Amino acid sequence: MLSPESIDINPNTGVMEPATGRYLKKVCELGQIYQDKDAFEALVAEDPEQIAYEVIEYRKAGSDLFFGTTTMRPGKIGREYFMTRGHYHKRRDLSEIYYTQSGSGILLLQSRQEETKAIEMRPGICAYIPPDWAHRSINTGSDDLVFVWCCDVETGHDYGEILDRGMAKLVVEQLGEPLIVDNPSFN
Ligand code: PAN
Ligand code: ZN
Repeated sequence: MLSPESIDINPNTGVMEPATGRYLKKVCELGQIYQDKDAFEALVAEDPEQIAYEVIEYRKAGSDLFFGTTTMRPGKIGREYFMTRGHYHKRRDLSEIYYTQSGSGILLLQSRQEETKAIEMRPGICAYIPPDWAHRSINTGSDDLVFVWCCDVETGHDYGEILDRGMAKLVVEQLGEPLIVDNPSFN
């Protein structure tokens, strides 16, 4: 029998106590996802160690649920805001939720039929990500964007298609506001 647990999540930093895993994504690892390659090179040259986001997770042996936090730094590369790689799930029948704790952003979703949806991310909004919809979170604010995610332990990540093709929509800054536009290099 599994024992109940209480995990303390700091809504401003995403730090979880206890946690069972953690990784950092540096900006320099994410060149493929941004349109403006010159702006990307310039930012990496300025600070090669800059962090884009951090994922902390809690995986309980024997449980069906898997959850954690993602903490995204604010920033832009060219006109695009800092964003996650984006992925489909390996298990096409499994969904996920994202519950924003602090900051503001956009959750961009895309079905296999290339239907697109955008869900606002702000404290209090819990987004449901249906099975087989690709998803990418974008920090459009000037503070860290922190959200809790929860899915089945079997869910898995499939990064290939989004890394290769990108998503049909981009989120860019226009006159200080986020704007969703067509991705000119999506085919
Ligand atoms: C999240 C994401 C996390 C990082 O845990 O994996 O926010 O985004 P990328 O994995 O796209 O870099 C999730 O959606 N898990 O399924
Ligand atoms: Zn996911």
